[in-house]
Amino acid sequence: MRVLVLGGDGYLGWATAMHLSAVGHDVCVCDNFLGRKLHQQFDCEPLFPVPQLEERARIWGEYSGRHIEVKIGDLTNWAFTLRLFNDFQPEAVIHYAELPSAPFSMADQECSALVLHNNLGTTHNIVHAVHETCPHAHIIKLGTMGEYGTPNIDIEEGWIEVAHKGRTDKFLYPRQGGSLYHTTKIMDTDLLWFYVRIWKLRVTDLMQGPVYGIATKESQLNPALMPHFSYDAVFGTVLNRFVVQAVAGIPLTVYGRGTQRRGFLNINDTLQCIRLVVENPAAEGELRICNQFVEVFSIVDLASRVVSAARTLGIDVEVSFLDNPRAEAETHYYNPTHTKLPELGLQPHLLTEETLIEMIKLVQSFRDRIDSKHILPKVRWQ
Ligand code: USQ
Repeated sequence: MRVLVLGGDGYLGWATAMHLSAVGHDVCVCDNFLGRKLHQQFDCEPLFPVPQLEERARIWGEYSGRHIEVKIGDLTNWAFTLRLFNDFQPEAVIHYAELPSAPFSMADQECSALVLHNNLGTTHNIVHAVHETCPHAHIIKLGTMGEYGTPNIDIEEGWIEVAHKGRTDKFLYPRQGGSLYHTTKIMDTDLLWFYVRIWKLRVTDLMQGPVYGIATKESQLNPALMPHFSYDAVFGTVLNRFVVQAVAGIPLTVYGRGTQRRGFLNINDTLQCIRLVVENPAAEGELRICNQFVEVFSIVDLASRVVSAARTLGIDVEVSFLDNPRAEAETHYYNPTHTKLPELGLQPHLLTEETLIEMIKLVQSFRDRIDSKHILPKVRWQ
C-alpha cells in the first residue's frame, strides 16, 4: 500500500516508516522538524545522535534496498498539505504529526497555544486533504489512553452505550484529559467523528498508552537508524526516563506516591499495531477506536522492576518520591478494555526483566551523553 507517515522524524514515526517499508509498503515520510527545534529550545538532546531525516532515509535504503520518500513541510500549511496528498495519493495516512508532550503543553501560554494550533491544525488539514484528494484513504490517528482520564468505571474501547429514561444510544466514551496536550487529542477525536459522519471518511483512532523501548528490528541495522529517544522531564516518557536515570545513578523520579496506573506498551508493539491497522482498514463511514496498550502498571511497579533489572547488572538504584508536579489522581480505579488489537492479531511483547536489561545495556553505551540537569521536572501544572 502507499502509506504516508506524518511526523516521520519522531520517536515512533521513523520506526514506523522503516517497519512498513521493510514489510513491502511504499512509504513517504513528512515532517517539519518542530520536535527537533523544541528540543533545542529546551536545550535537551535525545540520548542517541539522530541524523537528519533525509540521511536516515538514505542509510535505510542502503541497508534494506527499499526507498522511503522524504517530504519536509508544515502540515498546518494548507497549500503544502494539499500538494503532498495530491502528489503521493496515499491509501493509508498515519498521523503522528502532533506535539506529544503533556508537560510541554502545560509550560506556559506560548507552549499551550502552539500545541493547540499544531495538533488541531494538522488534523483539520489532513481531514480536508483526504476528502479533496483521496477520499477512500484510511486515516490512522494516534490518540491517547489519557483521553479517558481515570474514571471510576471500566473504560470501554472508544464507545459506550447509554441507557437514559428507558431509551438507549451509543456515544463516544466520556473523556477528561489530564493536560492541555491530552485535551487536544480529545478535540481531534471530536473533529474526526464529525467528518466521519459528514463525509463518510474511514478512520481508526488509536488510544495509545505510554510507549517504552529503544531497539526495533529495523533500527538494529545501523546506530544511525535508532529512534529519537528522549529522557528529559519535558519530552521523555516515564519508563524510558527511569532506565536512563538508573544508568546515570540518579534516583528514579516517581511523581507523588506513584500509585497512578497506566496501560503501557513496547515500541515493537506500536509497530505491530500500526501494521495490523494499516492492513485491516476501517470501513467507509466508520470511526474505529482501539485501545492500544498491552499491560497496566503503576509507576512504583515500574520503578521496582527497573531497580531489580539494574541490580542484576550490578547497578544499585534508589527511588525518590517527588512532590507530584502534575494534577492527577494518584489512587484511582483503572480497568480499561483492550480487545480489538489482539483480535486483529497483536502478539504482545511483555515487560520482562530481559527487556529492561537490554534497554539498560543499550543506554549504558551512550552514558556519556546523559545530561543530568534535564532529569528533574520543572513544569508544574498548578
Ligand atoms: N511520571 C513519573 N515520573 C516521571 C515521569 C512521569 O512518575 O519521571 C508519571 C506521571 O506523573 C504520569 C505517568 O508517569 O502519571 C505517565 O507519564 P509520562 O510522562 O510517561 O506520560 P504522559 O505525560 O501521560 O504522556 C505520554 C506520551 C504521550 C502519550 C501518553 C499516553 O508523552 O504522547 O499520549 O503517554 S497516556 O499516558 O496513556 O495518556
